[in-house]
Amino acid sequence: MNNPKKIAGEKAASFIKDGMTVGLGTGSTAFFAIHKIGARVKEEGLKLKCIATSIESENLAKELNIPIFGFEEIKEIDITIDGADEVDKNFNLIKGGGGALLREKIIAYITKHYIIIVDETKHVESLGKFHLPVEVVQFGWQRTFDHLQNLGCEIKLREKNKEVFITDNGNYILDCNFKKIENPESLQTTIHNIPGVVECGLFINRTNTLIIGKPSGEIEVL
Ligand code: ABF
Repeated sequence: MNNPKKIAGEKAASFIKDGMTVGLGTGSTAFFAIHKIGARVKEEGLKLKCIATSIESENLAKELNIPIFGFEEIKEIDITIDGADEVDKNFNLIKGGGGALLREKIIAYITKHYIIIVDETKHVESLGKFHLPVEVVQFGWQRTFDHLQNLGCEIKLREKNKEVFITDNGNYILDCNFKKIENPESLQTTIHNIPGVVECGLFINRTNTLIIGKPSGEIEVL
């Protein structure tokens, strides 16, 4: 049986060309894309300027001798390859299951060609079955929790290994289960108006290419 995440990740890495600036995503699917990029840098001598969406991905890139740059040098990114937790029929996304949504969105918004890589289980009719991650500052998070809960979701403070999860940016994540999100664009605006919210995991009208890996070994490029 093929690994759908691996075939999607490696297909995405094949779009990278010498001299590009590349955004490196986070998660178990982006893991395969980063490994393939590392192999191409080694075998083809690709000259790339890369920037990572998490400390985890930055460390992996450094292990693979993929050159990492900061925002001092990178104003715009040619291609970013990233995963997602859900993708709907309009290519809108829920991201942040891995806790990297803030850096991922900052990088997505300076990317010319945004490639999302998923296995077919992530492709849904409408968003919301997966909880929506919302990154919030620690100050007053209990009240931010209340404001979000009043939007009509079951909500919980994310923990990891029985400790409160802290993002790369020193914030908390509140996972909001809306069950079904009818209008992701308006929900994103509503959530952003709540004081204490830093970012939410809705990525609206950002995706340029969707690559879906399947257990059969087939790849769908949309
Ligand atoms: C990351 O990819 C996160 O935004 C998202 O949670 C994750 C998807 O996880 P995986 O690729 O491991 O299924 O970008």
